[in-house]
Amino acid sequence: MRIADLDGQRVAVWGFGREGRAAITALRKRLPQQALTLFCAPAEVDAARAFDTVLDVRGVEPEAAVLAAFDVVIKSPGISAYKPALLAAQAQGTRFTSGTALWFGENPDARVIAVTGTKGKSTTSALVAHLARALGVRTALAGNIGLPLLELLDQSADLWVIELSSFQTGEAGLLELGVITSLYEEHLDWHGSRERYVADKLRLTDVSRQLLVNALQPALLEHTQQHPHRLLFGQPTGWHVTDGCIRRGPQEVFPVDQLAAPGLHNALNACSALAALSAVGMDALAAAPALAHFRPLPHRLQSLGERGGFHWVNDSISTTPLATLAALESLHGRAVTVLVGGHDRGLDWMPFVDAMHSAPAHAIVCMGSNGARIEAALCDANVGCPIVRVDDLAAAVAEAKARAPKGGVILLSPGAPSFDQFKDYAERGRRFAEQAGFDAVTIVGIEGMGIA
Ligand code: UMA
Repeated sequence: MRIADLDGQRVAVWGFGREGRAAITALRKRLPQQALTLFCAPAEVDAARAFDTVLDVRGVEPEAAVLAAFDVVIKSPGISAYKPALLAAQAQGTRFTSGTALWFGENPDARVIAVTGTKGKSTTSALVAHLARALGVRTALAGNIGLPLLELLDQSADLWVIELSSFQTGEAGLLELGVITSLYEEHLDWHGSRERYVADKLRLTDVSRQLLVNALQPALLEHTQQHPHRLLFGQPTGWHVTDGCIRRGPQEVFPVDQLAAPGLHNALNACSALAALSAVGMDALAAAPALAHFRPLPHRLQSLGERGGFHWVNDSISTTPLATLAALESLHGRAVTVLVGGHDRGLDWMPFVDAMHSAPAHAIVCMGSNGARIEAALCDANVGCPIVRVDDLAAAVAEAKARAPKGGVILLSPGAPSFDQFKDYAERGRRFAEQAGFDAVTIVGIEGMGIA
């Protein structure tokens, strides 16, 4: 569907976040006479009226009959495509589209690498764009990473690197390359079940002329084996990591310890980005040295720097105990005081407890709504380092400062969602940076978004 197809139709925009605003702006630009209704939260009504004075703003969750009165609804990604009202309106003929789908409709010939995956998709997308730019290719970086595609309507680039969430993978047009970094369980509330999450995520394979997947993920390999042009990274014959080095086959290409983004998982993200460039015919070997200058994304094992004699690392995006273990592994050999805990979603902390039993951190500060549960499990296992429990992040930072040795690392890697204390992981990471004494605004920016 193209934006021109909406001309004279009964059109609604559903959602007034980044995507909703970008859709309204794009429609106003292309179809200034078009009547437009917006569905948003009650708290967003005033802002929406100020944003666009002729918009018909409705601050209620629309019911099926209300939605069915429209020919087309442009839905924001956070709104589940499986809401009963939506499905009922769809059955009555209302078409649901999105900013992402409209952008693809407007740009059928764009050269696109789309990246998805439960973990690693943002870093991989940013790495692909960074490396392509190092080769002098005019590259756009947009999508779920934080920039709606419609904000770049009418702009041109030689390569589009687009991050897609599982909410968006079914909205993409034809891709030169689809990349899937990993496949775990996530966003079950939106998708309704694990099976549907997997099926939705894998819709990317249907539109990918070539598909690049992580060879270290058995489930992903199994689900994608029928693809006629499947490529792999993370295996010895292609781009992979062994003995502290990123290699292409046997050839040593880049030492892992010189990566600006630490950790084995980031080395693998670099492999996927290099493999993506190769897949679309670019000189990945020539681009590889630029890995040294990649600025890691905020909240992902982000080294904030030194304050008060400590080195601070923000890994607020960590929402599983395994992610916390990966963070600790990447700081192996340092005296790490780690802050864990948050919203309790009943995950099993025993792998973390076992790992701390064999190789304890310098100290562990447990916080948030599952803090007591983690503390009890660590104490029951007689983990050999100080274990402290506090209520919230501010108290956790204070405890960490009191216990960390000078020159030691204070790591926020909660292994749990943030909703018990914050709006999202980004707010948690910002607060951590502030409490450590950094300028949070500088800390949270993502370098390279947009076209360059
Ligand atoms: N809303 C409803 N009903 C709902 C959910 C939301 O009416 O059930 C309304 C809200 O009231 C609000 C609007 O929808 O008016 C918010 O829309 P949204 O949640 O889609 O958020 P946006 O601000 O448009 O941001 C979206 C992506 N958010 C989600 O997919 C949840 C952002 O990804 C993306 O960066 C942005 O578009 C730009 O393209 C964020 C994210 O958390 C970073 N993504 C998830 C992830 O990475 O795992 C999927």
